[in-house]
Amino acid sequence: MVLERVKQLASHLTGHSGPPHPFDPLTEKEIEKAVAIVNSEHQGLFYNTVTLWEPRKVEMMAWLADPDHNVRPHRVADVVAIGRGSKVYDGLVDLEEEKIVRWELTEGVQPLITMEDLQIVETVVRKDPGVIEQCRLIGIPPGDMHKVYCDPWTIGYDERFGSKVRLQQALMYYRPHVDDSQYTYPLDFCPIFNADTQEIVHIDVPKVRRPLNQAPPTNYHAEAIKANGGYRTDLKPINITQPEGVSFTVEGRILKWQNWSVHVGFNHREGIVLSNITYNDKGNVRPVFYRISLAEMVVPYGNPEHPHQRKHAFDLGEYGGGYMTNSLALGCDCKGAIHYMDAAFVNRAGESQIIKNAICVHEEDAGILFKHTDFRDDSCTVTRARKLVVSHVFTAANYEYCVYWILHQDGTIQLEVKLTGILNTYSLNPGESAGPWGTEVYPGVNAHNHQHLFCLRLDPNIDGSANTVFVADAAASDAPLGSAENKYGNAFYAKKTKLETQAGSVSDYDGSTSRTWDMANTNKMNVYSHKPVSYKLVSREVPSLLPKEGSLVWKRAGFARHAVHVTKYNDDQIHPAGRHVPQTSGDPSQGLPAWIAADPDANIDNTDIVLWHTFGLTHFPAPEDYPVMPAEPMIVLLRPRNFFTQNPAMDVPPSYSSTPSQVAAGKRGLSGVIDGMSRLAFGGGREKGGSLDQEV
Ligand code: ABN
Ligand code: CU
Repeated sequence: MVLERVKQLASHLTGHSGPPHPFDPLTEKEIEKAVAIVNSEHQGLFYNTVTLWEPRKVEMMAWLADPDHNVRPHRVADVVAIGRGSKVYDGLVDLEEEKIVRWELTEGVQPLITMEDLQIVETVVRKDPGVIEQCRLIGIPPGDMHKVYCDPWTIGYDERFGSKVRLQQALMYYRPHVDDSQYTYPLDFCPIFNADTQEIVHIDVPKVRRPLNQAPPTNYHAEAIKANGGYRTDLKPINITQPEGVSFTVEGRILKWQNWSVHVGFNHREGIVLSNITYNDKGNVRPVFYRISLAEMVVPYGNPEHPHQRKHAFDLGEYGGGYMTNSLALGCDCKGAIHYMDAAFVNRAGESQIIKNAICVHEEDAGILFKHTDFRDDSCTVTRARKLVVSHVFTAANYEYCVYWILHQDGTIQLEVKLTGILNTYSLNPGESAGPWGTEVYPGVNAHNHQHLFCLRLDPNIDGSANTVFVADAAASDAPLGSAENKYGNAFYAKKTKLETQAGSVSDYDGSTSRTWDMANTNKMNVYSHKPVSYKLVSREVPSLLPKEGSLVWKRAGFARHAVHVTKYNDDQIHPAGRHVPQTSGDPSQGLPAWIAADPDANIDNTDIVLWHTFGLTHFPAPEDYPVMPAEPMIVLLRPRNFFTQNPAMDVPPSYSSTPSQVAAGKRGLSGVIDGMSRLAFGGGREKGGSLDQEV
């Protein structure tokens, strides 16, 4: 430890940066080095992915425990490249040995679609004679093809075309003016694009035609609002000030704040990855999670008309939450004193590219942390909380997903996902009903019902890697009313059911029992409660997967069938819908269902495990979601339970604290710690509402 620390300090002083932390994303230089090594042996490749091959856990745990004496895991690049004839290669390049250690031709898969892949499609559809003809049929003259746009999605899966050819489906739109939102003008047909030949190979045309929407544009950008009544004028500035700077430190990518230490990683697919999360419990650095990330998502749409069954985007596995990430802007995406981290990715040509300000790290006020007033005398202690937010925002064509990983002072970790952006829309004839599978959110605009289902990968390390998951349900006593055990019938308790095998771990949410899942270390008891130290998963937005059993989505998105699956840790199990997701048929299902089926009886009790949690929401669109959606938040909490021996945030300085004796003696409470920046909204004295202004 000491030697490592000296090396780190020395590198700060000399300006020579040391080797990257084994969890760090590949640097630009490492990406280019990996590409050069591959190119020296294989020519004519397009690069799809060059990303960190995560260190093997056993080696990594050993190195983390004693970096001076244990071998530092090698930096290894995980490479996906596409060669002539759409051949897909999966490879590993050891950057320290400077050699390819694995190179395989993988048959029958399609790697994710990159932004570069997507951008080619629009120019092709505009020139395609079949597309021009379809446009003409619904009222767009050939001279207006420059006003035709498309959001190219992977085809998902279409049984007519299979998986061998790399295909995209072009969701078609029109813009009367370049600045108009195209989502008001969806076109009714859907061309299929072959990424190898770069041509349109088929057009799906609906039985009922729906000519171009004639409604006036509805836009959300500033020019449109100004032209349409202007902005509200009753807003005064709110400034976030941190006059003495921030309360966190960042060394490399290790973030330290309020007893927390966490490594902030990032990859093209999952976006932010938090690793080696520990909490310093009064000098005792306690492991909490080895690695947590948003590992996959699926957005199934609920309109049964062909070809809308194909609309079910796996935004992480098919496109990459990291690849689609925004470059964040100071004061817009995050306010206050911000620390940004950039992201480096490979492009098709094998060059490295940077997304500046991909990750934002900042603190926010978080309301009351705790408070109590003694009603007898108004003596009171009130302590305000703050939180540390590590976030990124990605644009998945029409939608924006804002991902916030939040650390709290009380030992809670929170994931908040906000949905904003624009609804995926389809055309609707005048007088046609959008129901029951959608809503007319604006004249001629049908927004289909859909779900946003996210899969959270939690690799717990609760005071060590031997962990066990319990389902916790609030349950009434089994003993009948009037019995000796439950004479008055009021008894209830937290019923804990241990999950023992992979197959037996599959569990669903139950709001009626306030169901949570405890990730516990049964080898370590809390000295007060005599219960195992644990972190509990609290998640209340957990809809069932609505596409039916046996449907395409059900087969492809096996992770979304249940709220929780638990697997025995395996280094190669990161992607719950499989490593290569586009054009999977789901026959057989990849990822979680396959891993569990391969070893249903695998023990998950008191061992190294991973908990996979699917949460999200079912979205029935409404006019309020249009033309741009106000952000809708969803939260998941990881809360310490029986982990500490008391509220771990008692040492956060209060904003105000007085004891009964101080009040009796007419003394003011604890002063000097009260926030000097806050002031009365409307002068002194009592407000009309009757609340007494606090003396400072
Ligand atoms: N939501 C599907 C998607 C994401 C990114 C790019 C195109 C389509
Ligand atoms: Cu939605």
